[in-house]
Amino acid sequence: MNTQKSGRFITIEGIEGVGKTTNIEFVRQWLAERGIEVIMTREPGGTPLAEELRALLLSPRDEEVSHDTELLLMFAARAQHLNQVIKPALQRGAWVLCDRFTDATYAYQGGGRGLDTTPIETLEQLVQQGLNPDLTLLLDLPVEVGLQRANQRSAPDRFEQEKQAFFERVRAAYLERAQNAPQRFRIIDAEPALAQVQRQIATVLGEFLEAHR
Ligand code: Z5A
Repeated sequence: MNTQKSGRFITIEGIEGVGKTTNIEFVRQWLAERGIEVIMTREPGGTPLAEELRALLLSPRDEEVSHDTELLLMFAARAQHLNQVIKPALQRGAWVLCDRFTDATYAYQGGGRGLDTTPIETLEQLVQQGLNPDLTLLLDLPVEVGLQRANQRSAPDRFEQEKQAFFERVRAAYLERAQNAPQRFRIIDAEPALAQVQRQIATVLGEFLEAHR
């Protein structure tokens, strides 16, 4: 770890409508109640410039966006976010709680768009230089349930316009990553009622706190 971080880095991941936004606030509160300073942030985004890149990435447009362009913009936003927000917070001992991070790139650009993982790994190394989450909560549910939940909201962004098969590939890529890094990932069954989902999350956080504080 090149940043000599003393805080912990937790990410929350999953397909569309899985409940990340709802549950990240639960995680923040759970940690804050235990006296931990928590920075809550998101990707793409988290700084003014990275939020501008987010807007470019999400807005539907007539011009076709090449997969490489999408990948590079994701990592451009990530580089800015890491340098301006994540690394400084971790270095001073705060915990960082991030709604999506590089696992989303492997899942969406790799799994969903079908990009080879080699350029993703290269950019990951360039931008992160070994800085990875300590814990990743992967909220998981069937794609049709996630899409139903998400569809109750506003007009779809550029990703939300994708078809079910795209999100099936994204979900499969997430689950494969979780299987390959069981020490970092915890899979949360996001299908049941919220209280039950949050009981699972609290159990994972309790174990993590015990092991890492
Ligand atoms: N993206 C990418 O391609 N590559 C990358 O590297 C990164 C991102 C970092 C923006 O992400 C897009 O960027 C994303 C991938 C791409 N696009 N997509 N899809 P985002 O995280 O901002 O957008 P999102 O995935 O669309 O988030 P979301 O739709 O807001 O979903 P959510 O936050 O997971 O869900 P939610 O808003 O918390 O919950 C959805 C609804 O379900 C809501 O009404 C809740 O009240 C309800 N809900 C939640 N939990 C429950 C339970 N347990 N029961 C019943 N109802 C529930």
